[in-house]
Amino acid sequence: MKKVTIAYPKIALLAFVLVSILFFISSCTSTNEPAANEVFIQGMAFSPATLTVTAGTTVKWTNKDGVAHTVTCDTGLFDSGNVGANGTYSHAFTTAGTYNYHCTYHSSMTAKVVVN
Ligand SMILES: [Cu+2]
Repeated sequence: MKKVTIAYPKIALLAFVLVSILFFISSCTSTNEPAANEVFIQGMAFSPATLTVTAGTTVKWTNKDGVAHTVTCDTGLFDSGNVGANGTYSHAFTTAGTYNYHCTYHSSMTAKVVVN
């Protein structure tokens, strides 16, 4: 009886360690590419530069750079304001169209969201 109660936590601990290792490996590999409907701000650029989504989609931007950027629509429809390192910004696109946007700090940073 006593051996059973001692052995169980050891198995649970082993399982926990294995799951933790698997989660750590999967989280490492998945952070290198943006998820669906996600744009990475990385290397002073938006990636992908053109993201195509369907109407009603919420797009998320994640800043992978060490400096602040903005996600600012050319027509003023949306504006993230400052998005710092590791910061995120989300916007829901409800109407079909092409939405060109840029970073107010870096004029070379331009991209677009195409909503179908
Ligand atoms: Cu920028």
